[in-house]
Amino acid sequence: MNLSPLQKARYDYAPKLPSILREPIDTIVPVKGEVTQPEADADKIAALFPNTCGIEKISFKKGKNEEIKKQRNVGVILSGGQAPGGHNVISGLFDALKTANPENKLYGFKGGPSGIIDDDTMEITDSFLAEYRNTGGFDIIGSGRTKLETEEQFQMAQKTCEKYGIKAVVIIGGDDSNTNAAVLAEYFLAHNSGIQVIGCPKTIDGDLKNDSIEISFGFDTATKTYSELIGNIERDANSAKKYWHFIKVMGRSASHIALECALETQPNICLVSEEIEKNETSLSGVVDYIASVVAKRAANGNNFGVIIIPEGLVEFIPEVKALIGELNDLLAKEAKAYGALESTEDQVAFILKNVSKKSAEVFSILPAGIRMQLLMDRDPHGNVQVSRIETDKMLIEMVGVKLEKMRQEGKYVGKFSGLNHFFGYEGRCAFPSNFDADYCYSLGYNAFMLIASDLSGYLSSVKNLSAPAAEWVAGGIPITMMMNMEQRNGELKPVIKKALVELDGKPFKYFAANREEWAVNTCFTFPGAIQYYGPTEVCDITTRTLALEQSK
Ligand code: FBP
Repeated sequence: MNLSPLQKARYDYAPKLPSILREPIDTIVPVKGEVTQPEADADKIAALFPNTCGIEKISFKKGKNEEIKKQRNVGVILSGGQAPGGHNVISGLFDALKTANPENKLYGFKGGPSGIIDDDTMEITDSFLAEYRNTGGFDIIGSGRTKLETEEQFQMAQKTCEKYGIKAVVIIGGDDSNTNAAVLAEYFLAHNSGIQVIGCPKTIDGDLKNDSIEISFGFDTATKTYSELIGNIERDANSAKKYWHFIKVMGRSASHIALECALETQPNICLVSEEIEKNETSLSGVVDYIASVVAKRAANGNNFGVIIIPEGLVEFIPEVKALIGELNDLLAKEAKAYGALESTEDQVAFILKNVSKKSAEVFSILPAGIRMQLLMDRDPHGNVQVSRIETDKMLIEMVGVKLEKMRQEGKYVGKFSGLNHFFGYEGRCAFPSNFDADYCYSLGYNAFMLIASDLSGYLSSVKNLSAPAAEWVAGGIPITMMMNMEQRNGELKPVIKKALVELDGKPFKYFAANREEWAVNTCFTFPGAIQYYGPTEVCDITTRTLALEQSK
């Protein structure tokens, strides 16, 4: 394999663990903490998860643990979208497992959850893993979005585990994948299969969080990568002074990525979907706001600027959200009838006929390209594939029209030239920052500690993350405590509740207090590239979001 100098150097990086996990592995024991309850719909979740609902949080302390040496084989799945640090979760899991007993084996299920169903399995060895330590990507075993939900899938998963003597499965994934983990854990317990399931909180979107999961892994590296690029564009905009850059950033629902990038780069505008939803701002309201900032800057002779747009925006604009909800149900229920339509005209006519009058009106005024993007296939979890909706282009077009109207009314003098960008896939496989390399390794190591404690249906939790790694606190939380009931594919299902941007939280408040100044004046900041070697205040600090959240 041809190796870049950084790749070679990163193989030798030694990730940092919380103090308790640095102790000899047979001197760490679990401690049961408070009993937990689901986020909402407690009765329904308790009925669906009788074995894993209402169980305790776990932490670790020093103590003799002979049991940990028991021979155990473990399987691991990477699930959903890539996030920097996945390889380190596997490294941490592998190292803990081999330290506990060198006879233990780690198996990888290839291509995501389908790997366990179809028995696409490989053993992960030390020499194989060596080429992936501290590197980005999920290519070690691949990933996928198959939803584990049928009895038949569970039976096949059990059969695969039995074939390799696997006693525990670690699912590394986001909210949907960890919902899978909870369902599988419950099934195995209900059927006395003797197979445990542990989840690890992954997603660049940053929306899998609570008091015990302070950040999902990958968010730190991905936002640093996007912020570097946005900072570079800001410098270009400030040099050329002739373009408005509309930058859409990933984040399927929540605007955490957009907000973090805004805190890092101080653009002229950052839209926050959660605020737009709360204020019930219409699509034309969003366009009017952007046009007003463009006009103000133009009046000062600044015909340039930078706007950050969260990928999930359209799902939060009330009238578009209602339309999408109706489309989701319609396309799920009438899949056959819709699938039989051949021409775009027929498809559009079918939609207009079958949605409410209000939604039909909204659908008709959307640009044709956006209309078709809203009709694209849902992912296996029933989500609209927002990364494929070109909101950035749509807004440039609509803002341009609005500005021309304002010009005719004498409210705008300037030149508007919009350029669009989408930063998503660029950040998902970057070399993990030191923070993500350490955090992920700790999550994986800790996942083994939960397995060795005979627990199932838990999410690996490492917290106190704005402190140095030695002070991080390792433990586990029941996945069911993050669940509620939601409408998916036209049915009410138990799912992990997404953690959206809190408008009364410190990160948003800081942004809101500064945005007017950032809008009119040019206050860009340039974070530069992720640094892996050098002073700790440059290389090891995590996000502005976490720093603000944990500030006193
Ligand atoms: P996960 O929730 O699985 O971590 O994925 C997040 C994400 O990167 C979103 O930001 C984005 O909308 C989506 O995946 C893109 O999915 P795909 O990789 O299937 O195009």
